[in-house]
Amino acid sequence: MNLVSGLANSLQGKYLPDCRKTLAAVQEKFCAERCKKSLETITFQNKVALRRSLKNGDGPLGDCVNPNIDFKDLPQDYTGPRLSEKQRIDEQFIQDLRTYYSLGGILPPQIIYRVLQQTEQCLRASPCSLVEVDLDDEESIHVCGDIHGQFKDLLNIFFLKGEPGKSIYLFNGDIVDRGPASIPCIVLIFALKCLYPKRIFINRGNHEACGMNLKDGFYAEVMEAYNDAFLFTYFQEIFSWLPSSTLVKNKILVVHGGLSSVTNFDLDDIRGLPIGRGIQPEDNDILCDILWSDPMVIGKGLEENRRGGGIMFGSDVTAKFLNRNNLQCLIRSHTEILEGCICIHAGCYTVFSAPNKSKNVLGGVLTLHPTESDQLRLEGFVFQQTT
Ligand SMILES: [Mn+2]
Repeated sequence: MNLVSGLANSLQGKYLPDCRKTLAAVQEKFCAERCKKSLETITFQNKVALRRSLKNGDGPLGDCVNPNIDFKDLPQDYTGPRLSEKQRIDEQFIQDLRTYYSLGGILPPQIIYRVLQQTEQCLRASPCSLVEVDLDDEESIHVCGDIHGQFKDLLNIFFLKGEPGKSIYLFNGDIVDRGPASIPCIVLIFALKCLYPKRIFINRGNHEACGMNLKDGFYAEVMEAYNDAFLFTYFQEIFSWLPSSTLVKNKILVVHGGLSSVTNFDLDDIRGLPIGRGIQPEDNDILCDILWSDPMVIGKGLEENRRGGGIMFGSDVTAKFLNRNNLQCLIRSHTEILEGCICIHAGCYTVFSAPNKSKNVLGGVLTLHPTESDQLRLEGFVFQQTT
């Protein structure tokens, strides 16, 4: 832990231009320390490294792991969720996973790898930087903002707003980091995506990225639970296949941060963004902007963003963007707000779903309902932190 907290201090507040080099260095040190204790870990990391070096082409990174033979059999007294090699994720698995994680369980490595392999397969089946969602007249979609590792609050959202599968959800990024249970949150949401690919949607946030995870908790959580640097790398690969935005009924754009400063920024710029193969937000200016930007409450035009990534955009920028793309509004997350969900300026809403009692921060969910016109109706919902 010392190494990680030391790293966290040294990186605090800085934006990482080349996090992969940093990652390699940190992993090397971290592993050198901990691998001494575990021959198994060394063997596994070596096997994966060998398979990676022999791998040709662009196939799934998950092909470098064979959960059947790479790990010991599940312990006799194991009572958690099971997922065999050929088994697809089903409702029973999801239920067992929820129960197991609620009790604080750590999923055995072969199970977590199988979930990730199915997730990678699912995302690679239709790689798309801008996902377009249509809705039947009777159906609505719940847009959730940042979850940040708050597993109890995630389950509470399902309790309050409807079970996933029956209800349609869009998670607008920043599922991991900061909170105590990033792994349960991301694994459950990924498993749900596998089971309900047309009813669960996930946008990438600026925390579905290597540099942020190294300093804000997800890397430490993965290493603490699994002592497996490749598992972290594999998460990064899957994050890179997540879409950066979702367009609902051609009318509402949902993206984690906001707009880009490129001239005449439009939906085709998002459609053209690179995806997969470990791409990080800082590798592409537009991707970086839309995952990091913030709207101004008052003020016009574009300004520098003090976060170090993305820009600040005024209401005039939003208005022109919406007009140019024939959109009703923009929904984004990324900013902790007391109210759970609010209108920041005309046509731009923030929704944030990681409530915090001690800071009086409510969690929010924004539900989008189709209407008889081509406009959607927005319904805000707020909830308190579960303790
Ligand atoms: Mn964010």
